[in-house]
Amino acid sequence: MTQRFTPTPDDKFSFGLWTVGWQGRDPFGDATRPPLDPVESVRRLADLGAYGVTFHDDDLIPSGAPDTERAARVKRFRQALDATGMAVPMATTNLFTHPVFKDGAFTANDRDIRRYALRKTLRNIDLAVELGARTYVAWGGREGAETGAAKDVRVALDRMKEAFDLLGQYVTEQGYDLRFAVEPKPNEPRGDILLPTIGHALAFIERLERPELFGVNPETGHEQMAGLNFTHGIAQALWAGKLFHIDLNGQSGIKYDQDLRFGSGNLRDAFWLVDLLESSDYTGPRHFDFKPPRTEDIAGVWASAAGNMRNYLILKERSAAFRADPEVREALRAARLDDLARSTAEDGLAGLLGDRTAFEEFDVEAAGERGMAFEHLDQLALDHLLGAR
Ligand SMILES: [Mn+2]
Repeated sequence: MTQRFTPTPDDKFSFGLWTVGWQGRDPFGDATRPPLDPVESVRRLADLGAYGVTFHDDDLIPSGAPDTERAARVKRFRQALDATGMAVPMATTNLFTHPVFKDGAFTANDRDIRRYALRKTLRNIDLAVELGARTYVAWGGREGAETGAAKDVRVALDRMKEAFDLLGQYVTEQGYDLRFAVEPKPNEPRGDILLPTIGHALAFIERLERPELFGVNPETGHEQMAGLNFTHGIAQALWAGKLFHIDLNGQSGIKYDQDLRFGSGNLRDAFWLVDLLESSDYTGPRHFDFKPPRTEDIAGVWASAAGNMRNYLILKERSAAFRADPEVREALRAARLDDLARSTAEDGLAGLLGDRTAFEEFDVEAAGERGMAFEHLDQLALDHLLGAR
């Protein structure tokens, strides 16, 4: 492997314990790999050059474990973090595996289940903060429905808002330095999930009591499952100041949630995403939420994990080369990106209305004939992506 694509903690790569720890159990087949000790994951990921690990409460402590077992497991995990220097930048709650969550958590029709879900989340927030997390992800995997009358969506959104308002109140009253990142997904495991896209989530957040505490955690594959351009979605989250965290992985088009390693699936869009992130003010973790395919043994798991980081670094280098290429700069000018960056009416509405060249004297036919020169620009990008320049 080329030295320059070897990750270091400065690259801020992080992994969920549930990613490398996935045993390969899917709707059609049993596990193909043995369970992985979280401590082993911390050590191996540190050896590979990662900076942090993230977890669901149940990844670390089995659901329903007694307090003594919980304390012992947390202690062991913390020792592994201290020994490796690995951070825990983010944590989240498992509100989807146990049968109690079959109809969701914060929006389950059963009120006692909603209250249990909130208490489970609050308990893990304490642990997240104790371990140094600054971001708490909320993925409502089972907040949804398969049938129409089963879920009153407007009322369910009231309950979702109520839950997030309580979480915001809790971290405020505790004085925690913790922000929430809502993770959209269109479907799977529910037929349809509430807050299905980045746009839905951004609009929802503005209705909360403390919107400043809430942003999004877009997962690249989830936007693609909805047929959307995830780079555009993430750009809008950045534009709104709401990109609090990001889940990177690979996906090939509109199908089941593939969770491929980053760089597989839609490579072109992965290139544009890295190009966007590296030119943005996003300083958070580059977090991989992928699944090493169940074809892999444990050696394949680590190869797959390493591939995420390597592909990110390769794309980062390719993006930098693209942006530094004088011919690209010329092509960007020819495509008039500098013109897009200019205000449309810095002269104000009165200036616009008084400007005869804007309308009465505007040669609309000539303007319609101007080419945009986008194809040349895109070919330069593809040349850089493919290493042909
Ligand atoms: Mn996914």
